[in-house]
Amino acid sequence: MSTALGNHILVEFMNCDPHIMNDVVAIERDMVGAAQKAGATVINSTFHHFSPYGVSGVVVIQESHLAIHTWPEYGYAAVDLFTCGEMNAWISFDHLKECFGAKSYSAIELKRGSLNLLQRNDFDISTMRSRAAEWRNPDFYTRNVWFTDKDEDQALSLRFTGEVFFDVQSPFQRVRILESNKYGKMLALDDMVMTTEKDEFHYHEMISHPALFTLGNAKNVLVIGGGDGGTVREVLRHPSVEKVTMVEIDGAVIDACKEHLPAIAASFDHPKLELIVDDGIEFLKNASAGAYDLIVVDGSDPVGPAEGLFSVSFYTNCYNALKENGILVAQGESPKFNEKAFAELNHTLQDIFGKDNAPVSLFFVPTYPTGMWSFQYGLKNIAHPKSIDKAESIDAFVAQEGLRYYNSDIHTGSFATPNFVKQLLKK
Ligand code: SPD
Repeated sequence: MSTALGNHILVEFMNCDPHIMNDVVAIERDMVGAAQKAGATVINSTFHHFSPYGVSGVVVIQESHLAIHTWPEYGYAAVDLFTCGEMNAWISFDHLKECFGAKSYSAIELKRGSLNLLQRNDFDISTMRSRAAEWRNPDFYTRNVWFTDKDEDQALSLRFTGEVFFDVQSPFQRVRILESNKYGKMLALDDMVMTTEKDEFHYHEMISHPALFTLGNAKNVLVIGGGDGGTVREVLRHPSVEKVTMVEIDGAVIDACKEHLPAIAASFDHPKLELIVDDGIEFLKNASAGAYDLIVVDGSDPVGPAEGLFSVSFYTNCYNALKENGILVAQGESPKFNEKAFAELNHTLQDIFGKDNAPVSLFFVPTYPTGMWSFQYGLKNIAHPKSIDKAESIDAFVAQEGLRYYNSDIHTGSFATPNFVKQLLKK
């Protein structure tokens, strides 16, 4: 007969795979798997990814709990396996050792709640309210896994189900489709949220319609990036548009979205679309002068493959590839999350298009860090978008197309900038 209530194994896993040590999805799966393999009943799991790296989490089991904290930079995981009853926690230990690729390890096993030291009292559970009886044998399992898009100082976390529909390391980035609880499926590139099923329309309506209404009769449109397909879907709503050329560097993004985000990737078969999987920066170096009415740069953040989308040479090539009266719209980052990239991009556009020809449109995306995001414009011999007088036709279009963010008020209002933004944009 056991002489203690619980058994506690304190484990040091060392020389583990650092990528696994930083992968909240894999660690949650492995910790839950470790509990289940040892015959435990899993009740709840809570796992967080921390900035700049590291994962912490707990799996609550009917037999007590399994907990972990990792230091990827040391390939190290500190793990607690606390169990009561007949469960053999060494089975969990073996499972985790294998999953983490731990090349070395140590463990201390402690008896907890020594019966030699404890005295049983007459606490009687039958005197508790009847719901307590239900709670004694929970047959449900809830998960609490968080995806975090962050820099060193700020973060946005979305709870997701723990399910991963697509996870491919392409030559450019890690492409994932995960299922968030609040916003449906989401596309993540490396550890950054790109778009989600439930709020994608904020971004895709705002990157396309204000510029297209300003131009009025755009025929030839170039989209750089935009691999999820949302931007071309919106551009193609405009009957004046005769041709859209989309150049996306990463075919894995297109594949992922076609399969798992079909409502966003809805227009890849459209007859007016030419889809090119190639480097947009190179494409623009060779583009014909004066070819496009509108160039849309739907790139990701200025790290990894999108870094070159924030350079002077790239926007100079965009300027040259625009018609005499053309518009450039670029994903402009956030004045609150990454002020530097936001301001620098605008200064570049002011230099190329002229001081008064680089307006900024602000809009709100709940799933991007800080929520406040921007599109930045380069106007080539075009009047400021807020000066157009097309409210009636905009609102008729909005009603006909069932748009959910853009309307004539937003068209004008999104170009209003708070004072701190004006300050950032000053050169
Ligand atoms: N941090 C998010 C930056 C936005 C990047 N583009 C999103 C792609 C949507 N088509």
